[in-house]
Amino acid sequence: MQKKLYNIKMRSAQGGNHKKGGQHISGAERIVPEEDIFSTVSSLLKRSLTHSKGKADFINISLEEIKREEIIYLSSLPITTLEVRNYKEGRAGAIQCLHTAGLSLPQARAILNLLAEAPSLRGAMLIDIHTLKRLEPDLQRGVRATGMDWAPEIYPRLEAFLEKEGLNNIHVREALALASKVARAPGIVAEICWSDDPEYTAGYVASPSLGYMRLTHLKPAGVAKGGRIFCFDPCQANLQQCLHWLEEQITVINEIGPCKGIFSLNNYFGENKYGVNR
Ligand code: PML
Ligand code: MG
Repeated sequence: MQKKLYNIKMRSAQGGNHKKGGQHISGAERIVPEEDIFSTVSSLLKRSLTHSKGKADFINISLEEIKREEIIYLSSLPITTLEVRNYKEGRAGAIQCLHTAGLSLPQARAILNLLAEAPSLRGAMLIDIHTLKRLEPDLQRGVRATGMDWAPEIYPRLEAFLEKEGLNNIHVREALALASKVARAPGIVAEICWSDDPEYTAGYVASPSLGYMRLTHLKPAGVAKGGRIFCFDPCQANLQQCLHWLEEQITVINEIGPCKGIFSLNNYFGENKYGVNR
């Protein structure tokens, strides 16, 4: 008989519960077999109590058994790294990635500016690419992509694969699982993200056609503000279907996509093609 799986979710804040105005510190989730519940909960607790954004004084952890028949299995997106010298070059590259994913250049620039100017949210912004309006039902919270992780049985292979590429860290493991789910959501044409951890400056643009495009810098070091935008095209799908996929559908990655290599922007897009907005 197959082992039971459990979805463990954690969110933490400083200054009290998020709902009472606390500052978001960390949010994470895992899908693990029963024997890993204790170690997973304790590592999530440790993360909230020793986070570079500060020590959480509110931590919420929930645990729920998953029905195997409800799981949809996915492969992870192929990874490409774009090596940039600084965040300005990274943001010019991100605009080019969003454009390649199907947004017009004005749409791509507007999306990047929205993320740069956004308040720190617990969830992501879900933006209509035509009107540039936010579509999340709760604008204080944003929308959270939840119910995803790597299949426990491929975790050791994943770590060895990422290790070989110099990418075996928790940011990459979690972001790649999330982006691989989000890219398959009905109506999502692209996602852009950079970390809110002050010492982690990398981010990515992901889409079904582009895969997971990492940019080595998308914000200056020392900045504790980051976030995500999911770019939604209402001509391609219904908003409720998209929200259901992001927030309710359990997805597990049981196949590891390839690594396509490391490129400069010129190498990848052609000489000065990304020169917009520099
Ligand atoms: C995060 O840490 O919250 C997001 C990190 C995104 C980039 C991860 C990577 O290096 O690919
Ligand atoms: Mg973080």
